[in-house]
Amino acid sequence: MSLDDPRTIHLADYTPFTHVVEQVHLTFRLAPGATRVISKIAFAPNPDSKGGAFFLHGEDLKLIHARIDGESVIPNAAEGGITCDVPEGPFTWEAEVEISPQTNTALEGLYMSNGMYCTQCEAEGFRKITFYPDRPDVMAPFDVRIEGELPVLLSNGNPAARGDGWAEWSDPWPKPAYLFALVAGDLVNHPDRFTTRSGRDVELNIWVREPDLGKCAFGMDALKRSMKWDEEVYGREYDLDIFNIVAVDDFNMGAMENKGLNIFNSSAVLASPETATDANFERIESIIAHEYFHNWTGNRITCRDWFQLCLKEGLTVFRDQQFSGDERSHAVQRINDVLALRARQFREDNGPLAHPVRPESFVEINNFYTATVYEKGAEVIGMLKRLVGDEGYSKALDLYFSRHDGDAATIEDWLKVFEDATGRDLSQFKRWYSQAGTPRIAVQESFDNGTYTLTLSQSTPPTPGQPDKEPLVIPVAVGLLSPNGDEVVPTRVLELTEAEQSFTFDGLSAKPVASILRSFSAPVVLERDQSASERAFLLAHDTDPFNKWEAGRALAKDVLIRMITEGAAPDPALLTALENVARDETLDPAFRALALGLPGQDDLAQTLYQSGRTPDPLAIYDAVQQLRKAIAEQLGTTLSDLYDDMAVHGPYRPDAGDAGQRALRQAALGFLSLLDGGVRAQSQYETADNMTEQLGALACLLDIGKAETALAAFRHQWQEDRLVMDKWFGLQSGLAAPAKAAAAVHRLTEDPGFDWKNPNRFRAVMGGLAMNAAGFHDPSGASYALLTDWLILLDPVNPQTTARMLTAFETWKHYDADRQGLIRENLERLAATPGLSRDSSEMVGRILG
Ligand code: 0A1
Ligand code: ZN
Repeated sequence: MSLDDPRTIHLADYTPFTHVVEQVHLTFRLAPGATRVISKIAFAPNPDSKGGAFFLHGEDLKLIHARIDGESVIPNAAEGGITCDVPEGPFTWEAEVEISPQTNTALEGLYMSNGMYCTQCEAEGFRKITFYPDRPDVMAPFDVRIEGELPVLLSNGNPAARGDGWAEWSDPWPKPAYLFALVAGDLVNHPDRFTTRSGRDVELNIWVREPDLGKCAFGMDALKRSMKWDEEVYGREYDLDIFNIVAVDDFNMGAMENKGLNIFNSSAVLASPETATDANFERIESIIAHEYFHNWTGNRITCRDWFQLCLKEGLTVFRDQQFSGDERSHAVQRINDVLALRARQFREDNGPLAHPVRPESFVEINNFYTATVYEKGAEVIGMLKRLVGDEGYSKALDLYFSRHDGDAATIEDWLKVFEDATGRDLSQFKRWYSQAGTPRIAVQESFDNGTYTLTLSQSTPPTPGQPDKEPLVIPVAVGLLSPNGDEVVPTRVLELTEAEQSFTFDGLSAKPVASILRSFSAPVVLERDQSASERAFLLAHDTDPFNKWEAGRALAKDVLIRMITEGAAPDPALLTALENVARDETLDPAFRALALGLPGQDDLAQTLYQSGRTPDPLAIYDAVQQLRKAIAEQLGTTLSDLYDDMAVHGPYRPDAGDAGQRALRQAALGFLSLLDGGVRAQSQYETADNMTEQLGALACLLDIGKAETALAAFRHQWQEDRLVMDKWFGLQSGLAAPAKAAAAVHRLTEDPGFDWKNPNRFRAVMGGLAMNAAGFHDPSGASYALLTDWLILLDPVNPQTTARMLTAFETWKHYDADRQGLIRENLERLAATPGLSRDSSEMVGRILG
């Protein structure tokens, strides 16, 4: 549909705006149902313009009056905005519009959440606030005045003046409209300060509703660590006198990097030991860092147009991953990043929604805040760094910041700084930005007379609109181990540039075991037939922590695939290998926890599909259950020792060391609960003094069907805490038994606590169902129908969240004809809904293909 949709926008059609904006002045007179926005904007002709009518975006705005240089004008209505005759030289545009934050349920533009006013303008929400050239290449300094009877009135930049019922803010840094923000409400702050390395004293605040004040300390600490890290590692300093973060309960995404006024989904900033899990703390740390790092990669240097989204997002994700690795553990970070990449991005690349890191067309840009743009975008930068080396990367980044500060830049600009800083030709590398799909690398090996030859062949499967693919530049990090387990060739980066290429290693005394794609040096699928014993060897001896983990994962996957397709029994070799890792005290507990984690059911379905088989979600579920049981039985004593030894004593701390111990203990508890009838889990539930252990115990009890009492107690304890109750909802839908999932989720939707207009709550319940693979794909189709019913209801209220949830169906063609028929029926029913949003109609059109 997107290809011939008349609303499609193409990268190739980019033209600069007719004018530049020299200054913006905005006044807000806040009122829930009728806020007045008065704008005064200084325009001047853009010397780079190719001509055309003067056009301002505007949506859902009631125009009260407009003036040009003080004279009233009546603009002409145009698609998505207005046009107007304007003077040839510079002029001042003034407009007064009325908007209704109270009825804005889409959470885009100016809206209300729990009585507070807030904004979300990325990507194209500013046009719902006033008439403006709402495009990222139009950058301007903003002065803002807010009038409203609320204690806290915030906007971007530095505070300029304030009085009773009003406040003025001035942002000296030119910015695109998508970075505009305003917050007004009855809020309190968790304050702190940071002195930058050049001595600027910065006031820091996290603004929340009063009951949440006790949940800000960790976020504040993460912010200060991020500010320091960006100075030390990238030489980037903060550039205003104040940095504000606000927590909002109703938010479509994780958080937003508005200049000097970051707005966060409360789930991405609020945490206390009693209410947040280790995973929550880790996510908060990385999102705080991500939004802060955008101040340079996104705000000071922004994107010319939305096709360049990966310019800011890929780079900022890469930076936040580096930060988290530095703060915690690089090995664990890399494994978790790859797990997420495979679960979300490989899945996307493998279906109808596949698109390049830099897409070339879209109907609704909000549909392109994807794992491909973000996570694959970050992988591309990681490859670039590996190819040019750490020093080359540093030089290129310094050049990027000095050459493009204040610019709205492109991927071409980005690659050019690498070329200029390192002298390397990146024309072939650039294909990573334009070619969709996950490359496959097939491996052949030979050994002759002391020489080991590694032959790698690359191919990328067709994706929508891209039937034929060109070879990419792929950095493949390889090390060689001798048969006794010593590393004989340390990591070397091979550059695969041809469709097929051979690499030789001389002077070896015996045929080595190769460790290929160390650190997951490229986002590819490695096709390598390897025996169980070789995998177990690498799991035991590889010096590269990622590949060590990967060997165990591949071994478990092979075993599970044989169990699913041939009805094989759990392979004792796997059980022994897992036991060895679990007992190996030289290994970080967090690593051991990851090694004990089995491949996800969706991952197994993808693997089966890629090898030409039709996945049966129930057979996958059964095999995983059977293997878990076998592990529990075989490793019983080891697991029980681990459960005891890994107990963390003393007050809860969310650091990597303690969290790793808890993760390993939880992995053990998951298996042990299959044997002990939930005795340990029940007792842990009752004694836990932190959410990680309380929720971990609850999950184990749910898993074995013994959670009724604990669920009731949990609800009773936490009913006033929205974020904790999201967990209660999410766990039940995610862990509902396959045949009962639709019914269980239906019951949850009838719970008075199911506030479906709140995106976090909707996602907890419906996202939980979508991730419950066997339950979602129940052959009756009940879960498909249930999700579709709710998406049809949500679409007119919140198109963005609806469209995003539709990705639950993106793998539908992998399944059997009956399931495909049921899904198609539901997708067509949704597509036929009168007035379906542009967001959802684009998604459903692309999914149906
Ligand atoms: N730029 C933000 C993500 C974001 C994107 C769109 C939003 O609303 C539609 C909100 C946030 C980030 O990368 O964190
Ligand atoms: Zn971002």
